Amino acid sequence: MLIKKRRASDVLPSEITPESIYRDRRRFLRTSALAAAGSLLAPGWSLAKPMEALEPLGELPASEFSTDTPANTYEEITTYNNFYEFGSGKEDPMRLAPGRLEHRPWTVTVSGEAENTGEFGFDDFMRGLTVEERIYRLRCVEAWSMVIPWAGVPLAEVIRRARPTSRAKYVKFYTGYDPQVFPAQAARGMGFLASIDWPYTEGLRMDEAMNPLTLLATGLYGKEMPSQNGAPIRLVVPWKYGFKSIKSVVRIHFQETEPEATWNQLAPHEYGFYANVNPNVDHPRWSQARERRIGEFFKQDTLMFNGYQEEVAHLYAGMDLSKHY
Ligand SMILES: Nc1nc2c(c(=O)[nH]1)N[C@H]1C(S)=C(S)[C@@H](COP(=O)(O)O)O[C@H]1N2
Ligand SMILES: [Mo]
Repeated sequence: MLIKKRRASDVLPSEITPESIYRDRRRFLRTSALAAAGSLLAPGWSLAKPMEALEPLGELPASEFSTDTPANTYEEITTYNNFYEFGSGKEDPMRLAPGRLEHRPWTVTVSGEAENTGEFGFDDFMRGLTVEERIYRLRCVEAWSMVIPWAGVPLAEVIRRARPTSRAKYVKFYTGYDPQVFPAQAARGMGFLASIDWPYTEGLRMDEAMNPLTLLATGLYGKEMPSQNGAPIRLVVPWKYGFKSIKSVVRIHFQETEPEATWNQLAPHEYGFYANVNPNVDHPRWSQARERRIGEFFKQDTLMFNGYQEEVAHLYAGMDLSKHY
């Protein structure tokens, strides 16, 4: 699918959701917000939030890796989020991230076992890279899923440019640490959120990071990345549970040992380092065999590696995936 150039004032067809579906979904969101302990805002708090001004990215080349499964709406993708820095309720990120998370200036630090390390302003970081559209399935470890038309660049190209040394066996990613920006980082004594060892970090083995599916995304639906989805740049690893796809990346660090990762550190038996989508390995507290696509009523079967086995199964040949979950 090729995204045609359009004026900023144009409304995407995907932004128009039939009223009835919209209201039902609202009710669902409201209920889940009520259920979410530790939500930073009382449920029912104004849902009307002015949209951010996000620039269209222009003509984006289509990718052979895109799925032709219909994508979720822009609205679904930007109002049902996990971004714990803004609270654990699904609507907390859309209410709290826009306006707090400044997209510019943005610096990405490249560090560790690489020759071309340093601090790069966003434009320098992106220079020479071609942003393309990648429509991917996203499967959250919580057993819901979406289809999202990302815009981004292969992480492999960024890694090649960094010229990692032979000691670089893993890549670690960091979201920022700033309690002024991320309310949950200031949430002392607030139970679960306070127990997270901020900043949020994630990691990939070098061959996973170099896989052509692994994306550094800078937008969705042909526009710049909304704050709640991890502006201005976030990782997308479509064959792994969503928590590996770390948002608002400020550091990319090459290292020899397996990186510490936020969810893995919090509950190692529930969230493995690999976190490959696997319908045969249940989460200790729920089944991973099926998933609910946001916006759909009936559940569907979860696919091995989220349906990307052709591209990634070879990475795990000989590994016992019930142990390395
Ligand atoms: N920094 C950071 N990155 C994060 C998270 C988070 O809480 N903080 N949540 C993760 C989880 S659990 C999921 S499912 C995806 C959700 O991405 P989306 O909101 O863009 O759909 O982001 C991931 N990246
Ligand atoms: Mo998730």
